[in-house]
Amino acid sequence: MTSLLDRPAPTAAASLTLRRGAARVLIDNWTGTSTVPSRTLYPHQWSWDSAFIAIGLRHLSVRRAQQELESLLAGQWGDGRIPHILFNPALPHDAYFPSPDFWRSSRAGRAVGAPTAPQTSGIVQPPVHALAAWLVHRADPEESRRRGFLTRVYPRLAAWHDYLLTRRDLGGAGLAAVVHPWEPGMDNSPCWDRPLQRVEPIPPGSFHRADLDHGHPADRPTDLDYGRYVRLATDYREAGYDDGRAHHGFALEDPCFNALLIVSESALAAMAQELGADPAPHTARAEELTRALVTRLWDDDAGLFRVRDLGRDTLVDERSVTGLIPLVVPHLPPDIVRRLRETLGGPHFAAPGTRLVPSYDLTGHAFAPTRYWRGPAWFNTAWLIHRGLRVHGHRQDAERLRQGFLTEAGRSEFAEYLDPTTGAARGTRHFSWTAALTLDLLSADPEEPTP
Ligand code: 9WN
Repeated sequence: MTSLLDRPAPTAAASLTLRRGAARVLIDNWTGTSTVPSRTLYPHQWSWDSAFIAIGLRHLSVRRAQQELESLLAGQWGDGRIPHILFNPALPHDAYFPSPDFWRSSRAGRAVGAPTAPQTSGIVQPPVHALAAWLVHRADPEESRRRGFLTRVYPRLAAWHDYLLTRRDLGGAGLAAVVHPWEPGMDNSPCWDRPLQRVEPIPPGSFHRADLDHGHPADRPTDLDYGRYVRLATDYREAGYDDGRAHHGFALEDPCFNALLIVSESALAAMAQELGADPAPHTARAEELTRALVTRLWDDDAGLFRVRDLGRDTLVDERSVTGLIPLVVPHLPPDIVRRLRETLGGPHFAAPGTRLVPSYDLTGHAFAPTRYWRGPAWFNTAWLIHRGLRVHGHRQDAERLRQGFLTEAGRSEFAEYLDPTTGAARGTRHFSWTAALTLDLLSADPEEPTP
């Protein structure tokens, strides 16, 4: 990986300024019980955001990091799902679209166990939560034990994984499927374009996009994308969010989503061990999932994992950062690790001056350097790839990526994402997971084994 920016390590004074700036973002975005991703664009609590935020918050306050995760788990449904948004009842409905009166979770989801409060969405996001909970525990095990943190969260996180591995095993091969482009967290990735063509969009005039009140239209998904997002969410709601009843017009096996499930399943094994329970079922599951991920999604010719479109039972012919993130899985075959590392440093994801890791193939037909998940480089994906490089012992590559991350996070005022070709900050600023993961990487000792 020669093209990731090779910069000198920040000085102690620069690190302190960065740490203070990142802490300020998290303090400003704290609502009293959890952290919003952004005060303007995303004013509620988001699922995978809170997991990344807790990973950073543990360096400021372990209590607050625990609270971040437990506040999210308060929105868990009876069937085990953790919804992708928990709505703040104090905000007006037009603060974000789709709002609680669109999702109608407590009524529409009653049969599958949606709580009466808080109001939530009905879809999910990638399962980083058990990894986050374990890292929060490890930050201060004594405090965690004293407060019974793992005793409370472990059964809930286990129920969350059970939901994904039973009701969401739509392909029947042991992987969890996503049923909406918001679920893999990479909303408008070109990987979803083909499967989405089969979805009839709702006309744009029939809803108001609150995101365009705060975000630039050139940085956001299009109205046509939104028409399809709203159609899929409406259909799921009409089926009572019941995966047995719903006809899913969009169903995919996503590499990042399943890689995070594997890493989180290993975190559940560690929690079980700590609590005196049997870790073996979790370890066995992580192994089975790793086998299924490789069998179902690895593309040896392309040198990365692909998305499987369950509607056609084919691999989607696009290269996305989602296909690199399985590097974070510890027990991958060494040949696959080698190929992933080559792909990361090759022409699809690196060119002279490339910042971090683009969300989509730099040479791809749909590459758009500023449009959300169609090219921009995001900080959470860089953090995951950094972790993967460390897990597999590629410390120099990891360190280079860490330095690039810290430089870009500070320079961009903790931007949501960057144009990977110029480094220009895009999307919202003072974005919580960028700040949180900055705190985490500032604390990462390159010589230490990955926790
Ligand atoms: C829809 C909150 C979320 C992230 C997602 C990101 C974006 C929402 C949106 O913001 O999605 O969930 O309104 O565009 O794509 O990854 O969790 O930060």
